[in-house]
Amino acid sequence: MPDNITYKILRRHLREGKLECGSEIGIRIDQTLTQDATGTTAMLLFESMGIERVKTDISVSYVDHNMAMFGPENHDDHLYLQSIARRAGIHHSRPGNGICHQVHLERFARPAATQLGSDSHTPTTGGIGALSIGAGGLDVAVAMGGGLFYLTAPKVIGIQLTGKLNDWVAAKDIILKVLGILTTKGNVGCVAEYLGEGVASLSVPQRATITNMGAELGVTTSIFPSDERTRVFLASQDREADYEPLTADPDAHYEHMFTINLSELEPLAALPSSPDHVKPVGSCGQIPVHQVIIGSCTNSSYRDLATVAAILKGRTVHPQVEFALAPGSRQVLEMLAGTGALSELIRSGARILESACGPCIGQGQSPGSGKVSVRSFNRNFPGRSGTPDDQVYLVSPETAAATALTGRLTDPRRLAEIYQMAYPRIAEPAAAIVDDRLIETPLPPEEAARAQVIRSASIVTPPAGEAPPAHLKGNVLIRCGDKITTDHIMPAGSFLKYRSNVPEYAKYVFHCFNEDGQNSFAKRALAIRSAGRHGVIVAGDSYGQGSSREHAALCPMYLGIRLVIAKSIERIHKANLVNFAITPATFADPADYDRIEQGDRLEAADFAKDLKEADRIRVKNLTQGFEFECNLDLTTRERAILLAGGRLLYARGQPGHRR
Ligand code: MIC
Ligand code: SF4
Repeated sequence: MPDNITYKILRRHLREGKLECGSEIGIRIDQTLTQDATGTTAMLLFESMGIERVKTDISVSYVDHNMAMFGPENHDDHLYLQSIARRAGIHHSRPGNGICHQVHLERFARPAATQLGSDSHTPTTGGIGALSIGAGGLDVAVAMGGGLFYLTAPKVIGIQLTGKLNDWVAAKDIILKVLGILTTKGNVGCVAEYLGEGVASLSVPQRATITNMGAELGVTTSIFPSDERTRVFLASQDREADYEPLTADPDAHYEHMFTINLSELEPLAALPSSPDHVKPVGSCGQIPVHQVIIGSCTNSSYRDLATVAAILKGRTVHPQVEFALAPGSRQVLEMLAGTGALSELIRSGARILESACGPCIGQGQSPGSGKVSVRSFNRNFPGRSGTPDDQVYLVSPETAAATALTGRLTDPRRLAEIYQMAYPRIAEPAAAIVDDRLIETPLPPEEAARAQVIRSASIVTPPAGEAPPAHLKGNVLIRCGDKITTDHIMPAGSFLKYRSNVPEYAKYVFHCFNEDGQNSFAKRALAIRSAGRHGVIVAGDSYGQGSSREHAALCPMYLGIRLVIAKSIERIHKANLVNFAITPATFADPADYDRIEQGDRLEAADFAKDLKEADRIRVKNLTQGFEFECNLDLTTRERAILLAGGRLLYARGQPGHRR
């Protein structure tokens, strides 16, 4: 049977289940990626599994998120991560080496490999032809230990690219176009696979911009073929040996297919405050802008930033604009320095930030209240920048650079008429500067066994889950709306320093909805828990979209939440809920959502029994006096995990996964 690229890779890695669309399969994972904001928990969970050394081909731990280092917590985490990497046979990319996805693309990713990362933008390396999936840290810890990763065999959407991008139109505009078509909703269980003659016109970093922001579609991953452009990229990184050609078979099956003609695209922007709120830049009107930032794992490759430098060359950013730029990796920064592009950027007035996530995760550079910030990033969820009423636009580096010069949201094609500027065509470097001195390679086993793990008092082993109650006596702690992101559930920014301390971080669950700023959700939850009752979260569509942070399940679990009822729940978050023994359920009749209020008492008499065997649970709303049904869309394995009290307790009862 002819296979698309996704199924070719899945078939090679299949270890459990039948490779049929919609059924649960277990696959072997070749490479894992963790970063410091999710990694400390992942490593603590890995340690609690009692496995000495990772069993993957390569596992890399990156330090790139928590770099602000206000207080001792971040540094303590960095030291712990370095020491556990030495102990467990993990590569360790030190702070300053760059953003995990950019560095992984440059130095480790390879076509046809499977990669699991505790970060939702892990699919970035789909740009090289790897099948790369974002997951919670616990799933990644299991994969590091040689366990299988379970997923639903996906539907594959074919995105056919024809034509060629015009000057001033960028890879970012392609993914913004796709987001405008598919939106952030309704793509759970799908993979976006790119094909067609337009693919060859895109370099690997351009493809990676597209697969990176594919995360915002809510798909399992996105993937490109591996072709001559892939070989050239790997050769530039001194890794030609990792090259393997990979294309879909002729007549391969796609669930559905649509075409994007690259020649017809124009510069696009995602308007506040959702990545799918897409419009042509030229139709947005005269929008005054006070901040421009270029960087993040979406748009921080050498070519992106060298293009920006060429646009700004000999000019100064607009007096009203604060302009900052973060190179994606130390390699990119060094190459910008080598070609003189860095000097052009400095001269233009750019604030050069370190190679890290920085403002993308609210670690500084929060815009002024209500002020427009134009960024080359992938997410503009409300408040993510650190400013509650933020107005963040997502654009290409070209559009961002044009905007930095004019002080208004500007279609970069206008630079031709304003400055008589020709589009600067920057070629991908034939040979990148390869210097892996900030990547510590695994120690040999005997030496690793002697390595000491450094764990400060602020690093607290996460609590285990509990088996479900036979009879659920619930209280609705919150009823939230549609598109609740994991940034709403667990804030990042200045709260990131609590990532390795669940009891402390749990105080900030749903922080953005705590009008009094006094941890009121956590207090409500703990009061219900000490009254011997169970917390319930009620939500609308696409609950848990965005990041892979498992703290959005782990911290609610710590506060006694046992059930989430939503109109729909996003893939990674649903898996995290199951892993931490919180039952994810969806309304059988979405209209019941409107009949529930915060504070309602809900009871499910046969809760544990239904979890074992039923497709639905019956819930009584004692406060409003009506009964309703919820769907339990769970596999047999997921039910067993919930009944065991979460993935860790479940794993302890297992004879060990086959590889
Ligand atoms: C993000 O972009 O939101 C993050 C921070 O990279 C997260 C991971 C995290 O919360 O640590 C992600 O995308 O998964
Ligand atoms: Fe870092 Fe932002 Fe990329 Fe997340 S999306 S990995 S915070 S740069």
